[in-house]
Amino acid sequence: MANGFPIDGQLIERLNEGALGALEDDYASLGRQLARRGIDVETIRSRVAAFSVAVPSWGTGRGGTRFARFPLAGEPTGILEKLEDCAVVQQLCRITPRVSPHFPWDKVSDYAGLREVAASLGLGFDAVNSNTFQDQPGQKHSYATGSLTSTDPAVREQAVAHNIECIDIGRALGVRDLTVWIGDGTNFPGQQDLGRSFDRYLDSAAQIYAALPDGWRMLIEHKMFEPAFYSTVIADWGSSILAAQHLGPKARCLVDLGHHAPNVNIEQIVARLHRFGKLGGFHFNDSSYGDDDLDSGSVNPHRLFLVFNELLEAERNPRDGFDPAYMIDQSHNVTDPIESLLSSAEAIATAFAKALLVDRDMLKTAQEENDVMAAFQALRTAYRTDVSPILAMARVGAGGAADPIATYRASGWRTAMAARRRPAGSTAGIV
Ligand code: PSV
Ligand code: MN
Repeated sequence: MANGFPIDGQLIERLNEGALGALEDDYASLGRQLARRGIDVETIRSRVAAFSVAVPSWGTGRGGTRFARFPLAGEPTGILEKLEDCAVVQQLCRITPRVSPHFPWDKVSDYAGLREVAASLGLGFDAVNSNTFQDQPGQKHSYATGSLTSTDPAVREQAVAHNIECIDIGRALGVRDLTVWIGDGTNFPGQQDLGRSFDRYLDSAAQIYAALPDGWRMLIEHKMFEPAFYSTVIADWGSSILAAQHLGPKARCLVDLGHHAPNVNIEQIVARLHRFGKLGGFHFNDSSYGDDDLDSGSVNPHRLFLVFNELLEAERNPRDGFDPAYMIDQSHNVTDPIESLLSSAEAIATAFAKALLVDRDMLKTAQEENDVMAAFQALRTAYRTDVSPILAMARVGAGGAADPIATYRASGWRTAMAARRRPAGSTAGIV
């Protein structure tokens, strides 16, 4: 282990040496191209080097659908092994220094100890995610017909207590955000009173909110459907912002890119939430149909770019502040999760870097003058620029790999883990 990271540092150095000549050439050429547009490549590189996105602990295992899960030999079976895989991702790409844990999936008896293990692997923690969308063995009350919005006060009490426990765990892990997604809703018209369900949500959420320490945020994650297919209590950004405004300044909205109706303009939602000081964070992923949980930027990298374009607008006009939590939330059903996380982190940073290249003065002028094509070209010119040499130089400069996926494959990590780790089960996974 070099620097506490799992992969042999000399392998990374050796492979980087082989790639450096071509990389420096491409970087110099891109630098000249950008200089002609009045952009300093080094400034962009330092912004990219300072960028980070959290990886989900649950994303290190093979995901699944409601139909099946196909386990991968050597995938992690517990939080310690998940952290090892997250450390591999961070070692190679250097923009994923934090892990977002999910409870009770990642439950241990000693959280101070867990934080130390993570630190020894070069990792910290990000937002804690609560789970009242499943029943756990030995749980007193079932969430079958709801959790924070249940008609049964004892169920609501249990769900609130779990969220407060997550806050306590988060404190021990050095975290400052609690992400709350509930699956509560109905499958039949008439099954529940749509108004009173929301009232019960607000009441339960207020109890969680009251337990937030200073400096903490409660990130409310909405999702249009699934597991409730007729009505979902927190179905959209409207319900989310209403709840966040009702609760107070520590409550913010979290946008999971897969949680909207097809063709919804997500970048506009980003702008709206920021306008009212309620933009809390993101779960990045991609989709064709709904909550597909595909790899970030794999289907529609342009949408990711447009989201980052709004984020950079928000950063330039912070109003009451700009500090969204960036996380990945995907289900890796057919790939090695480490490779998917590497590819996704790269896609997210690429969207960020391209958005940095937008000529904002040209864009503003074109918008003011209603010069539609000039405004569009301000975005298009940035989007079609190949920023990969900037990302690679930032990565290598931070000690990462010039080509993360090739280096990962050369390391033989998964084969070694297949020999060392116990096999994971094949029960149907989370979507
Ligand atoms: C729900 O679909 C979700 O996006 C929430 O973030 C959950 O915590 C996560 O997925 C579970 O995989
Ligand atoms: Mn999510």
